[in-house]
Parts: sequence; C-alpha cells; structure tokens
Amino acid sequence: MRTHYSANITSKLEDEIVLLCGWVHEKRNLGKVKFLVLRDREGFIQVTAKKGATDDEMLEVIDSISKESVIQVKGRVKLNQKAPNGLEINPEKIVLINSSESPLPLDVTGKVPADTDTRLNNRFMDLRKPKIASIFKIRSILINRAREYLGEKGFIEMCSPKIIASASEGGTDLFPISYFDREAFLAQSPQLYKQMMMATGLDKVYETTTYFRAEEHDTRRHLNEVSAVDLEMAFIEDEEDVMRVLEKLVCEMIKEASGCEKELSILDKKINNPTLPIKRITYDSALDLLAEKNKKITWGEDIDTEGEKLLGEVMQEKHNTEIYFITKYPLESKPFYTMPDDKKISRSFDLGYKGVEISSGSQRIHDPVLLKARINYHNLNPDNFEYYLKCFRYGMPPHGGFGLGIDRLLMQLLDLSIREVVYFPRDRHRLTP
Ligand code: AMO
Repeated sequence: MRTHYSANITSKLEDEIVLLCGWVHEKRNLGKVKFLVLRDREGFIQVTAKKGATDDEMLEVIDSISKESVIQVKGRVKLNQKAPNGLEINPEKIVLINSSESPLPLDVTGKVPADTDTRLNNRFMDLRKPKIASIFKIRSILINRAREYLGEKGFIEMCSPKIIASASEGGTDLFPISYFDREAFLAQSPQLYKQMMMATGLDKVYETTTYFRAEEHDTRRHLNEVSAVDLEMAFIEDEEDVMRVLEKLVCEMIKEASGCEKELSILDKKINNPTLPIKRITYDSALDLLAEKNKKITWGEDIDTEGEKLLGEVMQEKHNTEIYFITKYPLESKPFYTMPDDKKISRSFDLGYKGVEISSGSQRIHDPVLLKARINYHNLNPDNFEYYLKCFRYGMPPHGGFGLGIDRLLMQLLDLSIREVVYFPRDRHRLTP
C-alpha cells in the first residue's frame, strides 16, 4: 500500500509521485491551504493541499477526516523551506482507509499529558507516540543482538516448558494453574530445564524467555511477568567462566543500544558504553562499602532496594563504573542448586547496573548426592524433583549459568520505570490490556 515511509522522503525524490500510509497526526485549515501531518512508524510528513491546485472533493475529504484516522496519500514530493523537514507532499489522492472516533482516549501529540495508568490502559495509542515507540525499537535491537551474539559464540537456542510441576526458585512466588485434573504452575524460570540440558550433550544453551513470579511487590523495578535471557554452559572451572560470558554479552547489548542514535535523540537519552572487564567486588566488601555510608546489612541477608541503590552510587563514586559484579554471596541467600564455595559462601554472583540488580547466576551443584542434600536442607521434597535429579545420576558435567532481566536492563539503560519498557506490563493490579 505504500512506496515509502515518511523518513525515506528526501530531496532526491523531488517531483516524484509517492504513496504513503499512516495516521492523521495533526490537521490545520488556513482557508486556501489545508495541511495534514501524516505519521508513520518512521516519522512525520506534511501533506499540503492548496485550493485551485487540488480538486474540491479532496479538500472536502481533508476537512472531514478526524485525527488519528488511517489514510493513504498519493502525491508529489515538493521542497518547501517552511515544511518541518523542508519537504512536503502535494496530494493527488487521499483515501480514508479507516476513521478514528473522537474524542481520543489519549493525546498522541503529547500536548495534553496523561498519567501512567491512562497511558497503559490505552497502550495501543500510547505506542503511537514516537518517544514510546523508540523505547521498543531499542528493546527489539537489544534482544536481537543477544540472540545474534550468543549464536556467534556457539550457544544453541532452547525452549523450556512454561507449565511446570515444581518450583525452581523457592516455593513462595508461584502462580498455580489447573492442568486437567492436577495442579501445575507457571514457570518462574527455565532453571531446572536449562540445567537438565547440560546432561544432553548440547552443552551451551540459551533462551529468551518469560518468568512468571507471583511476588506481591509494588515497585518501579518488579513485574509479575518478566522477560529474560537465560543461559547455561557446561565444562566450566567455576563461576568466573560464566561471568566472562555475561559481561561480554551485556557489553555487546549496551553497545548496540548506544548505536540507536535516532531513537536516543527522540528520547533525549545518552548511553555510556562500559569497558571490559566489569569491576568485581565480593558480597563482604559490598557490605563494608555500605557500612561506610551508614547502611547496615546483617551478614547473610540480601542487599535491600535501598542498599542496592546506595551501592550503585558508591561504585560510581569510588570506581567510576555504572556496572559491577557482586560475587560470593552467602550460601543461605541463594537457591538450592547453587554450588557451595565453602560451608558459608556460594559460587554465585549478581550483576548490578546503576543500583539495580539486572542479572544473577552461579556455578551449580552437579553431584547428585550433594544436590539432594541441599534440596532437603531447603525443606523441599526430593520426590518432586525426581525428573530433574535423574539427569544428575547418569553423567552430568560441571556447569553454571545466569538469568539476565531484559526489562531491568532496558529500564536502567534509559533511566525509566519497568512499566515503561514493557509493552503490556503485568503487575498486581493490571491484567488488561
Ligand atoms: P533471579 O530470580 O535473580 O534468578 O532472576 C534473574 C533476573 O531476572 C530479573 N527479575 C525480575 N525483573 C523484574 N521483576 C521481577 N519480579 C523479577 N524477578 C527477576 C532480574 C534478575 O536479576 N534462575 C536464576 C538465574 C540463574 O541463576 O541462572 C533466577 O531466576 O533482572
């Protein structure tokens, strides 16, 4: 239906006939001259119809079209210093494809501000705003680069089930569903399945996946449906091997996003490219740094939201870095599958970015006896994990991996809240659209 997007109209096309499709962004009537601004995915173009030069029927069509209607314009490209891009279309034909009701539920021009709920309730229209669309163009580029990079590095894309029989990340935050005559759950992560893949011989896998978490958080960094890149790799010496893959992946993703010049300028944002290797600090030294700032965390506890934020500031101040690993967490605070380093410490890590955890991972236990003991220690029933434990009894290599939250990475990249960077976010209060 179209020959060009608005952004492809350049002075090289002067006097040529083009076909454009999009939405009526604005309309102006100056009597003898009528203007339409057509908006499409790539930008805007002015359509100028002059009395005398345009037949009367078409002028009437322009008068009758409501804002946000879908139109097709056939017209000639003309240079005009006064037009927004120095170019305009003189229409030969305007087809009203589908009209929009008015009043609009949301002002796409952004002149009338709307609160987050109104915007999310009308997300289809919110996404018509170039600013909002830019967030999702960057999101798409981020995920594509992750896939491409991991493919280049020999990782095989896997696909784990999203309907599962037992918890992988602790029992408290599962969404139960009915599965015929049995109870089942929505997957909190592909954790057990990506580990099981390590026993198959396909020893480097990843998945771009969805986590379902029934957490009752109501914050700017938590959702109940989350996107992530999950990865698992075998024949590792320790968690450092995994961290080296994660840091390169994240740097590649950030680099790709920082190249989205058009979108970043629309959003008025700047992205700093991190340098490798990413700074590593232990959990113990993170606690010391926080104590220096009068933030006390008892050894063994998770670093809370306030602590995470403060740590982000300290890392910037002291180490001039926005991104950092926190390593060697207390074993107590990590899930049952995490490899112990000694009795108290685990071979695990989190990746912090501007004061928010964007990824966590570890070396895993590959010895079935130790694994069963850890399941028992966590008061879980090994019988519920038989399908998983079985893989460890017939030749399981040492392995490890991580989960990288895509929503978290993007929100931190663009300094936005998590709801802004997800098409149709799911939180405690939101189940539609
Ligand atoms: P974890 O539970 O730490 O680890 O999740 C990994 C990453 O996923 C993101 N994330 C979330 N983002 C927004 N809202 C939430 N409710 C939420 N929950 C998690 C975060 C987090 O760092 N199986 C392990 C990973 C592994 O060891 O491979 C896991 O799921 O960015």
